[in-house]
Amino acid sequence: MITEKMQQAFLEQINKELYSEYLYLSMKAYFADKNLNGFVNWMSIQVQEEHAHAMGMFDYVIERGGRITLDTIEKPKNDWASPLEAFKDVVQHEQYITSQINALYDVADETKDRAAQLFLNWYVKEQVEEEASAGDILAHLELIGNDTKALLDLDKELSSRVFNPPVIG
Ligand code: OFO
Repeated sequence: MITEKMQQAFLEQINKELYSEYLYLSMKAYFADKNLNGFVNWMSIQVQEEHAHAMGMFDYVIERGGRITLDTIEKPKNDWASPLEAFKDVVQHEQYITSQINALYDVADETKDRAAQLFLNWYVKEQVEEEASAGDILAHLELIGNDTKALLDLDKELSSRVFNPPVIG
């Protein structure tokens, strides 16, 4: 059975994962408006991944005998000055999520919840990947600067990303 404190910490993180989904959905709309369809594809997959992150925790809380209650999802930003500015926000957001997953792990540690620690190991590893992939794209955008042809090449590259449903836990 999950403790009240652990359950509350998971509920707060589920909300943040749903906000991540919402933020990337908003970025997907921004890139669609710019006709950058490879970026749209990248964001579509990001949206699906964030949904899976939220649902993984949602199902885990239920499996541990907890009770899910949902809260308001914060309104995301809807516009960016450039793809570079959007990806600065992606990297900053993923760094924030990493800090929040670590804080969730700390609660599992404090409450000696070994099952939650094992479960959260997947998320700790996932954040390494999340920060790395967003960081790579940001670095490319910084190199690209105002070179439209290079931006379109990157867009083409991002169109090949595919969604592999994560096996969480
Ligand atoms: Fe982007 O990793 Fe979940 O939030």
